[in-house]
Amino acid sequence: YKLKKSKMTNLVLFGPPGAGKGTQATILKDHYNLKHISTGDVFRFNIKNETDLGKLAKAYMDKGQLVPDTVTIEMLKAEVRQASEGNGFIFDGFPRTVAQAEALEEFLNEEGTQVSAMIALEVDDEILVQRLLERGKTSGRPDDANELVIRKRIKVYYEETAILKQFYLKEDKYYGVDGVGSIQEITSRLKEVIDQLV
Ligand code: B4P
Repeated sequence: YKLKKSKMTNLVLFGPPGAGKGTQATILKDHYNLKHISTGDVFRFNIKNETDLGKLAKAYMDKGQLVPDTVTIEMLKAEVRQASEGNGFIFDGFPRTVAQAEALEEFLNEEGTQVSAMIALEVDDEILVQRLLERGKTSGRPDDANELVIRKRIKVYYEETAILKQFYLKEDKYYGVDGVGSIQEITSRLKEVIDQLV
């Protein structure tokens, strides 16, 4: 890494499906020179290229389920190890389970760094459904095309992922941000939080 690992800024962008994680991470990575790792994007890349990982992931993603932890964690580690420069990472869509959060903590510790903050985008369920249905009209994503699958993803979020708020609250690293408004408004809210950290 270009920067000393102990000085890296590693952000977890958090929130339910459709909260704007991918949208905001793409903007923030350039502003802060962070490496953006989206587990959803890596899975979709593998699906497109018909790799073994892609075939496995597709079976879960199309149904709105999470891909198994062991597979996702190994993939995440490989992505982090590949990065060669930047001021740190912005994790988008990872961790999504307690096992993933524990693995991330242990792995970053081994690498001589840690999670700086989890920033959560807070958005009501009905707005999430509307956004994802809207994206489904053009994205070609099977998991956006069908309202039942979208609602399943939101249900999985509450059952398996939402608990991570407690995990990072305990470490005093949790920041909640209102995720409703224009994309620019939300970027400003996120920058206000991040500027205090970097
Ligand atoms: P992801 O790719 O992470 O997809 P997501 O939850 O839908 O969030 P995304 O980032 O796409 O949405 P965004 O808010 O940017 O995951 C997909 C699947 O991959 C999962 O269901 C799972 O199967 C698998 N997976 C991924 N990571 C995993 C992990 N760690 N463990 C296990 N499985 C994993 O955008 C949504 C829409 O809202 C966009 O159309 C955007 O334009 C719009 N939008 C954004 N901001 C807006 C705003 N302010 N106002 C209006 N619209 C807005």
